[in-house]
Amino acid sequence: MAISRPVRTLGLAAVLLWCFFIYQIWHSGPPNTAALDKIISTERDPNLDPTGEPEGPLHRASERYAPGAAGTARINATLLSLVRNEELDGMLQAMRDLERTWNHKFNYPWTFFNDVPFTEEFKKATRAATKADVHYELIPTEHWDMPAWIDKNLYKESVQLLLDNKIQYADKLSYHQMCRWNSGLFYKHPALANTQYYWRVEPKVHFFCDVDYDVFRFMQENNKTYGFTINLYDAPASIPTLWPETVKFMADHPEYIHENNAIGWLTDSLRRPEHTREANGYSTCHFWSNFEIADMSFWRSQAYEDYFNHLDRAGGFFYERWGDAPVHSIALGLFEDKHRIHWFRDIGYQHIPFFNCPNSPKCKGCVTGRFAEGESWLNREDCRPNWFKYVGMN
Ligand SMILES: Nc1nc2c(ncn2[C@@H]2O[C@H](COP(=O)(O)OP(=O)(O)OP(=O)(O)O)[C@@H](O)[C@H]2O)c(=O)[nH]1
Ligand SMILES: [Mg+2]
Repeated sequence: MAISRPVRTLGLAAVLLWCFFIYQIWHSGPPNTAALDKIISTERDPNLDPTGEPEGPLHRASERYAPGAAGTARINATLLSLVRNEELDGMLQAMRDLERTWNHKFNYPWTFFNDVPFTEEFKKATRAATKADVHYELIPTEHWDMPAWIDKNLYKESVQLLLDNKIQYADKLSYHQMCRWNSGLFYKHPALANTQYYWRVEPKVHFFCDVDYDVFRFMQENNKTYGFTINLYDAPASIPTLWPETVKFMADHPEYIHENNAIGWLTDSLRRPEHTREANGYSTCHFWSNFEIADMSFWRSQAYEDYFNHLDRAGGFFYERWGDAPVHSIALGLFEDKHRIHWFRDIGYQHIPFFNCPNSPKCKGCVTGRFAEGESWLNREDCRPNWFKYVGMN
């Protein structure tokens, strides 16, 4: 049977439209993703540029850094790790990396914290991994236990909501406790009463580059409060009321806001608008706190003490999954001079799945400029461009 010309044309048009429709579905991602990929592709990662040591006088290894040296050149500082006995192998691996690249030259003590006593096996093996002093500390239960004002039923219901929103570890009470302890309690441990600076180290992390100066004295002499390597976005569903609570706190305490703050970085809504919207005004950008080199005087200040107590009473360490990373970062971004926050671009570092890998002959074992390992979408989690935009490279 012959088909008339208009009907054939209509049929062809329908087939073409259908093909176009299928093409659109298969070949286009969500519009905001495409825009974001474009932003990322036009930004140059500073890790691709040659990286040397920071400028200014630096303190090098000498006999005054030998273990137990009389008249030591070391200052009041420690390598600090909260860790479980079961994580011994991962801890030894992280220790080996940090001792090889840095601490065998400076011999700063290690201080390990745990909510249960360390086993003899853990102590023996970690002691053997360094020439420096090692301390093992038990966390007081009043620093670790869920506070009395947390409503257990509300906590249970909230966990379910977090799980529905795919928030990792939401149902692990110890994870909430760990985040709270790292946010506002570790520096109150009596064992740290005479210690000012710390370098936080987690099991299984990697260090790739030789660092040939005393980083703690660098912090002290350059008037730095906080040092980071990686700067990331957070999952908004883990912290929906963190920024609203912060806004309330700021209204009560405008005197704590530093005139030279980094609020632009904290509230940016241009780069990932949906993150800022879902986190109710917070960009979710934060220093990835599994690496921190910092001065505890900041955590011990009245401003931070009041801020932590406000957050702790609000309950979000349990009803939501507030991490120590966004809590530390918001406090630093509001109450500290942004120029006292330092990007340790020369310290090659990895905590799965993110890296800081500089372009330097001192580095081995990481790919220069690689930010993430695994899925390509992980690269979108990089918030360093915003830090550089609002603050610069201190
Ligand atoms: N002693 C002790 N240490 C803990 C506990 N929970 C977490 N930690 C430590 O706290 C640090 C952070 O915990 P992780 O489980 O690594 O949390 P995370 O880095 O967000 O998660 P991952 O991506 O799985 O590494 C690590 O050094 C852990 O060893 C705990 O219940 N007891
Ligand atoms: Mg970890």
